[in-house]
Amino acid sequence: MTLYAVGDVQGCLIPLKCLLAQVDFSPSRDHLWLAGDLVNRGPQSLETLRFLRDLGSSALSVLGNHDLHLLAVAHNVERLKKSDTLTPILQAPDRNDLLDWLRGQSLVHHDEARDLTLVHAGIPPQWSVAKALKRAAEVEAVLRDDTALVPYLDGLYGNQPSKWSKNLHGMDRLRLITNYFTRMRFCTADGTLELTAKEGIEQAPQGFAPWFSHPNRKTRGHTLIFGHWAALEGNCSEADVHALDTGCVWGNAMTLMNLDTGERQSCACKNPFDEAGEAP
Ligand SMILES: [Mn+2]
Repeated sequence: MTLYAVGDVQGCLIPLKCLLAQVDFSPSRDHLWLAGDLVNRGPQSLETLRFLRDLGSSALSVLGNHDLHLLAVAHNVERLKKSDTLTPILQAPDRNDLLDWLRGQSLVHHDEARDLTLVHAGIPPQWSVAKALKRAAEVEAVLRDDTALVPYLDGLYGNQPSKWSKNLHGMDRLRLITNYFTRMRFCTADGTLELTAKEGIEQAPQGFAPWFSHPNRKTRGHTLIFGHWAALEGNCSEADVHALDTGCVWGNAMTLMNLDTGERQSCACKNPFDEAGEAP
């Protein structure tokens, strides 16, 4: 059994399949972790969800901001944006099955035996792995609760509050937990978020730094896998923190990492729409 992890797929199924073929991935033997943002912007979001669902227990993902956006649109609390490529999923005969599969994924996944933690955007510096799992579980319980799901999705959008307090409750609490795990790039040492900057480390907003770079980060010494931040181009300054989003949907390569050996593979196969000259 080999454990692999891949960065943001965003509907780029051809490069994903290419990478799995490169490592001779076998669903009956190996496991695949996905860092979230499985869908949107890319050409084959529907086919990607079907492919991953059909991998059964050999694949798991954490939820990214685009995955949550899909759930919000599907539940009619958000409208499609111009650049969204989610319509084929919304119109698919198996949409409910696919959306249920997505809803069943976690915000943070932790493998105790390997001490590996998977998250879409990151874990804020003030939380240990155990604390992150506890906070993630609060949101995961809401995602799986039919009556709580729609109010949660409806209240999800927004950048406030930006600073954690254990006294936060209700939607403010759920929104900040979700923003940490699915949208964070820059924050302060106490976990105050800055959610507008999307560029690389060189362009850190005044007073903020990448979430993983804070010296007192409580996940230090543990191995973390994340995606979301394409501008890092797969590079992270921390030895135990692995950035896997290499911006495939923006015309760059997709990256797959063997978590047993640390080896990385990349694939720059073109998506079908790229050949037609259309932007993803
Ligand atoms: Mn993302």
